[in-house]
Amino acid sequence: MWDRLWLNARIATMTPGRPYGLIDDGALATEGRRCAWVGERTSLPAPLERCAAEVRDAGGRLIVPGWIDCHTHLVYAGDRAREFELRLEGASYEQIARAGGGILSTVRATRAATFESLLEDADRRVRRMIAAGTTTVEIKSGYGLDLETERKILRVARELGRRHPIDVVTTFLGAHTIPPEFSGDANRYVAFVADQVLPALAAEKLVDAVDVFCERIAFNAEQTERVCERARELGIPIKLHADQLSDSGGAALAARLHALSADHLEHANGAGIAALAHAGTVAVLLPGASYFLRESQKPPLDALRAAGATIALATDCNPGTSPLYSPPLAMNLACTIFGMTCEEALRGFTASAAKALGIEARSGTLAAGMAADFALWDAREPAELAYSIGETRPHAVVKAGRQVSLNGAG
Ligand code: DI6
Ligand code: FE
Repeated sequence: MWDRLWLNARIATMTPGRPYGLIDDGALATEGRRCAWVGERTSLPAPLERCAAEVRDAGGRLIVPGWIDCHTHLVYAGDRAREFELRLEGASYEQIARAGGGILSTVRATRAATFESLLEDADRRVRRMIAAGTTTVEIKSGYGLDLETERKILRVARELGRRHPIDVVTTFLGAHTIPPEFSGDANRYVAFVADQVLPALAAEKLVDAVDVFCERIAFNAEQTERVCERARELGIPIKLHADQLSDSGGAALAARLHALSADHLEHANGAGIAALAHAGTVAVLLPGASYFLRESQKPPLDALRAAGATIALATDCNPGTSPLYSPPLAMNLACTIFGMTCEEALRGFTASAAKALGIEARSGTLAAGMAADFALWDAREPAELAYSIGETRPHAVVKAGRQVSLNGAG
């Protein structure tokens, strides 16, 4: 006997083999935190009353895996609306950053914030994400740039995972930019991050992955490697912000470091893309940032496809380049601006995003043994989820087998 059996549903399992892994008249059984059985209703192994303790009617809705948002910077203080206005008046993101605004303005606000106020702000953002159907979120540090504040951010991220029905994967992004106290001495800051901050936070079990902003306005390849080398020694997987604003050789470097993912990639070159695909490093595309910065250079989608790379999507939720919470809106942008197919977009927020976090063995598809993380949508076709512009919201969300109260998550 299973705990619960959902019937009267179309199920986009996102397992490979057929479009969306779609099952027309599907049944999904959960046992504890996992799926126990997923398939055609007519293939259920026993009469209904002997299958499960409780039977639920999905009302003909579409069941889709919970979104996995594999790249966010959602723990921060302050806001950057003024910078948005400056950019509309003609200033570029790089100009604002070089003048001490940008990431550094958020660093100042985040350093000054208490743990409690940081948590309160981030809590509100996570509730919006849960209400949008997100069941796993990756959260990067990187607005602290000192030991104490990076720790505060990662502790807030862990606390969000404890208090909400969402899995939080933490990523240490100490090498996000150079803080004022190390100004003009990137190498010394990199040594501080690699030799002091990262080992200390890893010892406190606050770091699930390590990321570096490899970019001409941030860290070069050698500095990036220095941090990643320490991550490797500590047995922590690597992700990279690569080739977002310029071709910095980030894609090839990510491949060489066997990174889980290389993210952004607007300016990645052909050799880098081939290397990514060969290494099994996931290409994470972030249409929110591209849209918000009005970036004319699109990520090389055709080359990624031709190379056979796994392509994931994420919101990149952050105050400077992507104040975006909604995976369906990110999917819509990925389709309209990047030219992705709806199926690629849905895979990008489910199965492929799981791979970008190294959790594909337990999450991102609906099959026996996988996490019982899914949402019920008032939709018939999976493409509808990428089609609407704006705050498309699910009818219900199930996390680890239990239905989530969306009232609290509004
Ligand atoms: N790339 C981005 O798009 C964000 N960080 C990064 O490395 C931007 C972060 C910010 O502007 O606050
Ligand atoms: Fe980012």
